[in-house]
Amino acid sequence: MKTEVLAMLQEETYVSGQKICDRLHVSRTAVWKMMKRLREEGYEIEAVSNRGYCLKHIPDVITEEACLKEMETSWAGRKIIYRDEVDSTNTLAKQKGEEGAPHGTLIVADMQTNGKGRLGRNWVIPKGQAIVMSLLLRPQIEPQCASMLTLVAALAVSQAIKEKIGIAVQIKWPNDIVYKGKKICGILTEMSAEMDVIHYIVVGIGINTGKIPFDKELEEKADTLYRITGNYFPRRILISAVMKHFETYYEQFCQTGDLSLLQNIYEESLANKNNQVRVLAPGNEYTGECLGITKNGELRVRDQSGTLRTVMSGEVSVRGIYGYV
Ligand code: BT5
Repeated sequence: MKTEVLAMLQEETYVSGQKICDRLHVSRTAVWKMMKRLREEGYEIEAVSNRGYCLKHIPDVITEEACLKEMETSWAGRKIIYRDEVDSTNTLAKQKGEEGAPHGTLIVADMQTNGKGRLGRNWVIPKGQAIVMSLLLRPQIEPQCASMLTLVAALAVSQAIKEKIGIAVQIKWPNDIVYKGKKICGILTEMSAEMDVIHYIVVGIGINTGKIPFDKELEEKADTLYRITGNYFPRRILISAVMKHFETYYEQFCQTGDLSLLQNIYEESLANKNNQVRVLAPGNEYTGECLGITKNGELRVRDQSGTLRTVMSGEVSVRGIYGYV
């Protein structure tokens, strides 16, 4: 009944209680109870005598129902599993992967209590103030190509934010989205595979959307869309935009099995490009100029001796010389 009532409220400015009763074959009491429930969930509904109910504000809900309504894809995010709270959406996505959930399944949560970054680091968000989601993929690619999907996802997030929020975010290779040098999104790709066959891949995406009180260390290097723009943007619309761009880029990636069709557009958003970077690999640190990426998603760096090097993601960190980027 909730879906139908919400649909009716969005069809017309004012909908009378009687009209809802007639259309849905329910009592006035049932309608009144539904309005009470919707208000408790954050919907702002005005009741005007002789005119009816008017929907003034839709809360920032990201339930399966709310996200699916916005989804424009054919497979990415077409099956959604929503949780109010999870330890990590990546962990739940892997569990669903083991249980046979289909390619394109998206896990979305309002709160993540044990969010994971790379190399055992943490991803911290307060309830309701961020997008945390994990996309389950079953690609027909070699396991060594899996890390390229992090770049595909970074490109999708950056394009979705540019399209919907209108700010010029950049990609910090390989897995961060930054704005003016501060991180607003991180991506964690995990894989279940054998020697030459992938069972599934989970691409976990965390985007800082709302008010997030960062600790002193993060305050210097992290930011949120709300703090940048001064506005709240509905998370479900951004989730849908990320899925739309991901689906398009993923299909281009699958055409060639590498990033050759995406290299140019990726480099246009690459924050490191033409900048001095410090490559921190275990036992091998050097400084150089970032030239872009290869078609396999490695970073191209010209070191101080003029030698061209390629950097694979993994155990490597890349820092700007004068700051995080
Ligand atoms: C990442 O790791 O940036 C990957 C983050 C992936 C998070 C998503 S959320 C949905 C899915 N489920 C999960 O459990 N994870 C994924 P890394 O490059 O290692 O960066 C981690 C570092 O970012 C931390 O050590 C902090 O310094 C910083 N950090 C933590 N929380 C942050 C936040 N909300 N915003 C910006 N930076 C943050």
